[in-house]
Amino acid sequence: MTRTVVPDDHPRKASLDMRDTVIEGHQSNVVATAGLLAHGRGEAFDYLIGERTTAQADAAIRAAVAAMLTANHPVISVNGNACALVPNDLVSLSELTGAPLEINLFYYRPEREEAIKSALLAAGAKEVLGTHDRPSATIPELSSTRRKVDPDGIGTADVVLVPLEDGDRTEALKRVNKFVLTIDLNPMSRTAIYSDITIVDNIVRALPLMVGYAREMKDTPVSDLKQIVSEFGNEENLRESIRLIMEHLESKARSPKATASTSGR
Ligand code: PTJ
Repeated sequence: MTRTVVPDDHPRKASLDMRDTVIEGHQSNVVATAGLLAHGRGEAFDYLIGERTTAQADAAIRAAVAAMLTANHPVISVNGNACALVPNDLVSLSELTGAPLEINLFYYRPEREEAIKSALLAAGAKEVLGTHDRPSATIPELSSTRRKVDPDGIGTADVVLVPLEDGDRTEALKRVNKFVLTIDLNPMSRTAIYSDITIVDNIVRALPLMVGYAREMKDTPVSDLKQIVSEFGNEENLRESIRLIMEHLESKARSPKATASTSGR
């Protein structure tokens, strides 16, 4: 596909470029067709939160990285949207935290698995788990194709980062006692609610910040990192994220025109 050339001074440039990236990912089999819809839903929630990383999201990002750095066996679950949007940051985060990348797809097709594996290897990944040529274990209580996990990855993980995940699988991961970290712009989704730490932010903003925190905190004493994790409460985090959306909407309600040039096409 020929990318739409969006001028640098276009107020919606970042958002339009992101769309093109997801569409390209769809054309190369990385992104599921439903991934286009999921992205649209993400865009809508991003509008509501003001297309920014809030201080609350930043605190969740820091706690999530602390959880990864103190885990015995952290794993990063990769789906099509995550791979299309932030392949390089996924690889950097994996290297800095020692968390292997595992492909785990909701809409599995062998050609998608192949395309995602190639994209991760092209981004510098040395190993990709969860592929059909590897052994597989199962998560109980999930339907057949989606229950498969890699025994060296999610199968034995204690902490799992599942960006943009569906609610059923998040619940299943909780049932088998994983500590679940997620990135989801919708603070009301089942994934957001069931996870232990929910980063309410766009993955394109959150992942680079996670990489930064991983660099900054990798030599921090384990006891300090554990304290960051234990002091983080997800229910309060979600409450505050929803409150920030309301605050943003209230400011829009007071003055819709003031920011119209940056929040509408
Ligand atoms: O690649 P696959 O086959 O594993 O499929 C991936 C999708 C995302 C299609 C699948 O997991 C799915 O259907 O997810 P849901 O149930 O639509 O949930 C996706 C969640 O991610 C929604 O709550 C969206 O608001 C949110 N979301 C979408 N884009 C972003 C996002 N959150 C953060 N950053 C985004 N860029």
